[in-house]
Amino acid sequence: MIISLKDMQVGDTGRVVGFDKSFLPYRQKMLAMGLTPGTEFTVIRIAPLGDPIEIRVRGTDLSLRQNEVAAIRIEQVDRKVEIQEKKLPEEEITLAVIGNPNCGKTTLFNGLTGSRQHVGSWAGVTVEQKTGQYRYDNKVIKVVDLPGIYSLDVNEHSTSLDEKVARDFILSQKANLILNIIDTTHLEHKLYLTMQLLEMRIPMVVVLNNMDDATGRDIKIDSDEIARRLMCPLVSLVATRTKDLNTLKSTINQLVETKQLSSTPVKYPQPIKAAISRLTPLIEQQLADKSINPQWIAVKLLEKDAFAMDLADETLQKTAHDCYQAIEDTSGEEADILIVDSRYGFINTLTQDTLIQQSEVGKKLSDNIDKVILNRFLSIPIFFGVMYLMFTFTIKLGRAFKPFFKDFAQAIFVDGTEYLLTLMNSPQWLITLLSGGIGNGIREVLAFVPTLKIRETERSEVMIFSPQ
Ligand SMILES: Nc1nc2c(ncn2[C@@H]2O[C@H](COP(=O)(O)OP(=O)(O)OP(=O)(O)O)[C@@H](O)[C@H]2O)c(=O)[nH]1
Ligand SMILES: [Mg+2]
Repeated sequence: MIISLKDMQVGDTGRVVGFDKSFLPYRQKMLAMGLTPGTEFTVIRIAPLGDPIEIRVRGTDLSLRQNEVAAIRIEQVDRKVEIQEKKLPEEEITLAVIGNPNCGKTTLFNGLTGSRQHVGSWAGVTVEQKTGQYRYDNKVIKVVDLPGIYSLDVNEHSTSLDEKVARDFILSQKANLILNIIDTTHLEHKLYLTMQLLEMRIPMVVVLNNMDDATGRDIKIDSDEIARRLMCPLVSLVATRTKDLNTLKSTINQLVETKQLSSTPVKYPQPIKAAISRLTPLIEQQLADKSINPQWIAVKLLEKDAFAMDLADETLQKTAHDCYQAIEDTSGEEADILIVDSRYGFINTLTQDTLIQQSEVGKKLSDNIDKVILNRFLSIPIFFGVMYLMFTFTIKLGRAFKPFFKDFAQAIFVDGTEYLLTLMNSPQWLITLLSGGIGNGIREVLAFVPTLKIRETERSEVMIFSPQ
């Protein structure tokens, strides 16, 4: 907006836009003072009647009269706007949320983006990819919530449509970063997908979710050691708690900046390593234009994965086939089985070393007892022995309490009832009915209460100790 100098306040900054042609006499003087178009100045002081006005321009203070400055066309400079304009353009990052079904992906997606996507305590709730976003440290993080998936293997017959959505998104390499959610309560069964993702060499944050459930189940997890072995950033959290999300956002941000690539911690046997080394240069040559990790494609080719096979030309496919055959000849085992075995070998060692079942001691004791009482020769005699002891104990102990219960019931329900009814002058038939009939019945039943109670206690004890 074009204004005049007299409209400005002390402290305001203006920029000379040009000169009004009708005030030509002062134009040369103003230009000589350095007020050329585009020059910025700040109003320093204004006289009480608005004339003269002191401005600072090019580091010099000038005192100008109103009639001198009337020719200058000025635009006011808004400093705040100026600062915003100088801001760097926001970086956009695509973050894919991936993990096994029902591990808490959508819960985390909602927490990060403020969305309200449907969550449910069964697998397969999310069937298509959903997108949301959040801002962090001058970055726009576009988050893609994917359906649950168990592995990245491409098999058109055994993969469901929603699994394909997740798998294809990851394989398309559209994500700059992967957020891999693992349900901590089933860590040993849920790490296979993680192993495959690590091989892709994409920046990845691992999230150990459901930490509250893990603690509730007496599972102690050495998450630092897991992070060290997986060689990638790891956050343990409870997705339903919003306060845990700040640490996650900050970890994601660090990874966006460092762009640290994941790498596989799995050690493959020698024949597999040799085949990878043979295939990698060929893949590099053929897929140079694709930003795909050649070692990962080499492993996929050895697994006869359809995605890798489609990428490879005939020569590469043939070499992969030769490698596969060579592995089988030297090791006596098929390449894909060796690869899967190596991954599970790593997972087993990892979980054995990092998961501690707190009640391990109690478990060992019960295992030892089971070994004796479930022994195929001893179990039947032990069973009859226990039964005999149980019945003897029940009958003997029950007998000891029986007279007490019987006398107590006699006093209250038989004699007591008869006494009260006589006092109230009740007819004889009513006394006989309530005292002799119902009262006597209650007494007989109560006499068996101790025996029944002991039996019931024993039964629940036996159930507790019986194998599940
Ligand atoms: N106790 C506990 N429950 C959680 C946690 N995270 C998620 N849940 C619950 O787990 C269930 C599954 O959560 P979702 O977010 O739908 O899981 P998902 O991975 O998106 O599931 P799919 O889309 O079916 O693959 C919901 O009932 C959540 O409330 C957590 O950290 N602790
Ligand atoms: Mg979901």
